[in-house]
Amino acid sequence: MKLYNYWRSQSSYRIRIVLNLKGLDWEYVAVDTANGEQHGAAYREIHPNGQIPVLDDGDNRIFQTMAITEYLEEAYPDPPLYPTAPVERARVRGFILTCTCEAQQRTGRRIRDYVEERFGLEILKEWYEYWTPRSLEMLEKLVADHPMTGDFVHGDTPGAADCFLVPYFYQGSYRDADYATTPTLKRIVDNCLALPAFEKAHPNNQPDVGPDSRF
Ligand SMILES: N[C@@H](CCC(=O)N[C@@H](CS)C(=O)NCC(=O)O)C(=O)O
Repeated sequence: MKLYNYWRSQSSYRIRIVLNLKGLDWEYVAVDTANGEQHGAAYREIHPNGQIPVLDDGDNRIFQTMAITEYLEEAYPDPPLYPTAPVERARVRGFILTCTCEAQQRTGRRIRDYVEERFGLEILKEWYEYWTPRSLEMLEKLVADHPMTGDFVHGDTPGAADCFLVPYFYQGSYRDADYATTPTLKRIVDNCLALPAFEKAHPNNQPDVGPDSRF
């Protein structure tokens, strides 16, 4: 199994955690998205939209982190990362979609590149500082006081939703996001970071880690 990814990318980090929680063997293929490798012809052969991560499992090529996560869950069910009851599965999917379709897309690489190129770095920072606390608060509301929240986003074992939360937190932490208003998320992230599967997937522990001065 091969994962095309980049050390600092939050989407890549999600799938590294999933692979590690499932105890799968996989090969790291670095794609330098800070320097535009995703836009080159060679990578466009792998993913026509030039995004990471992409998972190759034998002859199967899969993209979009929610689809990759659900593929891995179905193809390698043990240990499960989703609950079994339909309503609980829906809750986990709702949380994941809030991370991928709402929070991340407000400040993702492509959006940041466009805002910086069009309006400059100061406006980009303002953009980021406007959206990030709102995204964090939106996620906090999904877990604070919810009866199904436990040591992790859903219950007391780490699961798919945690694989999406931890990387969202990470991308905020290196840009000084303030976590004071998100105590439940902070508690869950701390629980996750104490586990080897999360630690091994951390950006700082990847083979291509290096200087990346892009905002
Ligand atoms: N919705 C996609 C988002 C993927 C995504 O935004 N990936 C970023 C890295 S975190 C990327 O490819 N950035 C390079 C670019 O957009 O040019 C998913 O969940 O897989």
